Amino acid sequence: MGFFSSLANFLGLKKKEAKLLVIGLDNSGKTTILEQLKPEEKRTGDVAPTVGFNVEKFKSKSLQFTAFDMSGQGRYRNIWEHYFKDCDGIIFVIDSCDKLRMTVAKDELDHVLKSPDIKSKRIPILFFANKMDMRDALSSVKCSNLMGLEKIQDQAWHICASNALTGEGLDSGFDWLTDQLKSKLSESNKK
Ligand code: G3D
Repeated sequence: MGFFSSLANFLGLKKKEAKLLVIGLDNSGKTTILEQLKPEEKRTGDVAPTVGFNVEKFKSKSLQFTAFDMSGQGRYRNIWEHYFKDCDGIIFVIDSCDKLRMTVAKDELDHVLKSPDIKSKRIPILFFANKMDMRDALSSVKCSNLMGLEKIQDQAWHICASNALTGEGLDSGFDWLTDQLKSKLSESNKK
């Protein structure tokens, strides 16, 4: 995948590691997206949904991914904040067919954005409006409206329609994230 060769090589050169959080409600497609990112020989093909406070970690080259569900589990917020502290980028996966829980996803996003560890720094947030292959999927524009993304002012954000089963749409999202992380790193090198 282009994202890996491009960003991982760049970070490798700089002897840096990027920590990316993959979050969203359960069943949105986080595990499936992570499977697409893994090198082919490491794919299990057996996608277990991340239910409960399961944290899935996965590392490849100089990229470290941590994924967890935010589904109605406010009691775990203190633990999440620990991950917010040192993350370089966020991938927020939206199930674009799950209209009923779109407000729950929005609430969780609002909590993330209000977290002092996120507010105090600039972190690129990539949204995937996932399951775009489904007939009843909402468009990425509609998801963006329902999630109130236009109100995000402190962080750079971007939304892409995706099909995690085939990988369609993932590349263009990751290209954007790569550019954001590279320019962030270049800025911090200048300081
Ligand atoms: P989670 O890790 O966020 O909980 P998963 O979500 O990655 O486990 O995905 C939940 C279910 O949605 C899985 O189906 C998975 O195959 C499916 N899924 C993920 N992404 C897409 C997508 O883009 N399109 C479609 N059509 N399905 C998707 P099962 O049946 O295993 O529960």
